[in-house]
Amino acid sequence: LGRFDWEDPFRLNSLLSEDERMIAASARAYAQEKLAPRVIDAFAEEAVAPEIFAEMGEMGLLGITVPEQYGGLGSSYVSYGLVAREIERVDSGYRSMMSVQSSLVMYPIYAYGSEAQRMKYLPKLASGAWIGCFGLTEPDAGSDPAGMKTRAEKTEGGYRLTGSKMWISNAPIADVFVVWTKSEAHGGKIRGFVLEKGAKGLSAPKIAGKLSLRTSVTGEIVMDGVEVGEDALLPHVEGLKGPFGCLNRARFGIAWGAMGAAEFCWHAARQYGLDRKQFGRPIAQTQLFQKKLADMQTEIALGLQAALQVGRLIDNAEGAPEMISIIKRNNCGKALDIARMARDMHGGNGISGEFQVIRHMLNLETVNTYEGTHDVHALILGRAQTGLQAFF
Ligand code: TGC
Ligand code: FAD
Repeated sequence: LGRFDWEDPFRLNSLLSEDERMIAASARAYAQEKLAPRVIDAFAEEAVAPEIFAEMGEMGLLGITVPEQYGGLGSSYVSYGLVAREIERVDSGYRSMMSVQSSLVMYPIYAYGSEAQRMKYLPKLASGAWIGCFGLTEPDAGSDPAGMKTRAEKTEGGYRLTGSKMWISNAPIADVFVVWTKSEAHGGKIRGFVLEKGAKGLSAPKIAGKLSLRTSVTGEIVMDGVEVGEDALLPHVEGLKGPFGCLNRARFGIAWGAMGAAEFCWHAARQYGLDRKQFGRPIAQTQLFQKKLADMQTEIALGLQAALQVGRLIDNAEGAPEMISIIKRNNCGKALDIARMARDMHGGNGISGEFQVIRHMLNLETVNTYEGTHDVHALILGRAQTGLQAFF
């Protein structure tokens, strides 16, 4: 019979390649040395730290699946997932900064862009010199992005974009804006455009007062007749499959990231239970406490194995969006339950920023909602097994 490692029950580590282990270790070192020491103050003060992009770029953590000739690492989706797990072990907001840049800005420019667009944007986004954002959601079109109102009209030599996007990660500090609009010149189909900071009519006001994801700045994107040339259009995709192609990748990373946040909460609850004594013994020596630890360990072990299997299938070009819906939905939901449980297990200390579990809990409320809510992914999965769509 084999040895049991409580922290890695199914020996996930043994299923990784040497390269994957190295990438995870360097992401972990960066996250623990550079992000962990500042996260408590950054969350409390809702402080934006744009320099984090350059730090991540220097560590090679941005766009790691993008080929090396464009500044990426040409690495696997499993590696991308491992990085997301390590960053989100510290904070979901920092993982958001990384995953928007990698999956929602670099990926569409790489997959749908012209060679000139790739050369112009990807190296600067990979180094973190430029910050990107992704505008799909609108005030009246969240779960149903097909209902977007933003329009591109044809002009001589280009397009004029009008509309507004809502809840956009990184927007107030972004240099590069990937936005999705309906385009009159393309039969009203959804098309992607790359806009640059400073364009006339383009602004990105910050959304203030968030009580979740406070280390990641969120804004609107207001396009008041923004004029762009033909070269701003992403030429190689049209329809909702454009933004969804990016979301598949980002959702996959979130499934890993949420497990990182959950692992932090589980380990913190375990340690707290060992240290804290009530009724003359450690609270970890009670049946109820141990049951909660067992539930956390079980859900995390299963969630990580599922994420690894989906990653292997994606890397083998066999991944399907519904697989990603299963892990995005389940891992986020389970991570949120675990964070809430860990908060409870810390008693009164659980509400203090210093113990960090309530921050993860608050963050995971967003993570459970963005990139397709828990219930929207249920409807995607319901449709896939019944053939009946229940969205409307
Ligand atoms: P539906 O009829 O299902 O599909 C329309 C077209 O899109 C294609 N498609 C996909 N393609 C690739 N991957 C996928 N996952 C795809 N899902 C759909 C589909 O094949 C079809 O193509 P075509 O060529 O036939 O036209 O569209 P629907 O309007 O019925 O969609 C319903 C629904 C609910 C599935 C979808 O709209 C949805 O997923 N809603 C959730 C919206 C969402 O996830 N928004 C995310 C915004 S970005 C964000 O939150 C970033 S936060 C990041 C951070 O800070 O970390
Ligand atoms: P709604 O769609 O209005 O949903 C409200 C509730 O209704 C949910 O519980 C939902 O599950 C439920 N619901 C909706 N439709 C149905 C249905 N048919 N059947 C049953 N229940 C239903 N978007 C971007 O484009 N780019 C970003 O970078 C980005 N970053 C974000 C950062 C943060 C901090 C947040 C909070 C959001 C971000 N989003 C971003 C937006 C995010 O993707 C949306 O909030 C999400 O898709 C849900 O849309 P909504 O908020 O309009 O909610």
